[in-house]
Amino acid sequence: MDIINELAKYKKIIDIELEKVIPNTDLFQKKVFEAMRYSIFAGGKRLRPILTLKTCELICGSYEEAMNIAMGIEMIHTYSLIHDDLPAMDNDDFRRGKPTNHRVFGEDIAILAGDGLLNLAYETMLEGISLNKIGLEKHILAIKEVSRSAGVFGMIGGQTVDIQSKDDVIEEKKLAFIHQNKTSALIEASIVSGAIVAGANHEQISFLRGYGQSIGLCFQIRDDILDRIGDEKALGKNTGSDETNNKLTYLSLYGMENSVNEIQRLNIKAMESLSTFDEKESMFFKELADYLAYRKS
Ligand code: GRG
Repeated sequence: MDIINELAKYKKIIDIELEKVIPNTDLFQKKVFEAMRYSIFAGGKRLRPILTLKTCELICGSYEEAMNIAMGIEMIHTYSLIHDDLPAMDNDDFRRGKPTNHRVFGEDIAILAGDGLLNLAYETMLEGISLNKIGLEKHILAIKEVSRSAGVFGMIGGQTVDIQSKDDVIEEKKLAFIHQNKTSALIEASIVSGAIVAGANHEQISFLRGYGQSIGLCFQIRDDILDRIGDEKALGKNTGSDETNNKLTYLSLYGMENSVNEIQRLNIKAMESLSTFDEKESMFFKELADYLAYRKS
C-alpha cells in the first residue's frame, strides 16, 4: 500500500463532504463562514477524520456510516488550532502554511470562527444520526466518545495544564497528562468513534483504543521534535515555539535520544495492538503508525 496516496485519496473524500456542510454564503454572518472556511480548507492533513473512516471500514467494510462523525472531529480539531494560535494562548503567526486566522480576520472573528466550528461539529455529528436512522445508540456512544475527548476530561483539560506549564518545574506525571489529553485523546477518539459506529465489539474497541493511545503519544513526541528540528516550510508554521514559550515538552524533559527511543517503543506497541486484526485489512494502520513516527510535517 502506498500510504501517501491512500491518505490523499481519503483527504479528498472528506474535503468534498466538508465543502457541503461549510458553504460559501451570502448571509449577514458571511464573515464568520469565510473565517471558518479559511482555516478548515487551509491544507490540514485530515489525519483524524481519515482515522475515523478507515477504522469504520476496517470493522464493517465501508466508511459511510462514520462520515459525519469524521467531519465533526476535523471541525473540532480546526477550532482548537484557531484558538491555540490566539495571542492569549500561543500567539502564533502561521498555521497550515498560511497566516493564522486572527492575523487575517482579527481576534474577535477568529474566536467566533472557532466557536462556529465547534458548534457546527456537534450539529453535523447529530445530523449523521438522522441520515442513518438505524444504529441510533452506536451514534450516540460515538459522539459521547468524541465529546469527552475534546472537553475538560480531554483536550481542553490538557490545554489548560499546558498553558500553565510555562516556566514549570520538571514533572513527569504532568507532562504525561498534557500529552495524553491535549493531543492523544482526540486521536484516540477518532479511532474509537469509527469503531463504535461500525459496530465493533468490546475486544476490538479495546485493541483499537490501545493503538490510538500509542500513535497519539507518538504523534505528540514527534511534534515536539519537529518543533525543535523541523523544516518551517514543510510544517507550514514557525518552529521553536515551545522553547520561546518555555514549554514543558518530552524533549525538554527527556532529551532527544530518549524521545527517539520512546517513539520506537510506542511504534512497536501500536503494531502489537493490531495483531488480532487481519494482516491485509489492517495494513493501512501499520503503515500509518510508521509514517507518523517518522513524519516531517
Ligand atoms: C484551544 C481547547 C484548545 C486546545 C488546543 C490541539 C491543541 C489544543 C493545540 C495545538 C498545539 C499543537 C501544535 C499541538 C501538537 C499536536 C497537534 C494537534 C498538531 C497539529 O495537528 P496536525 O499536525 O495538524 O494533525 P493539521 O494542520 O495537519 O491538521
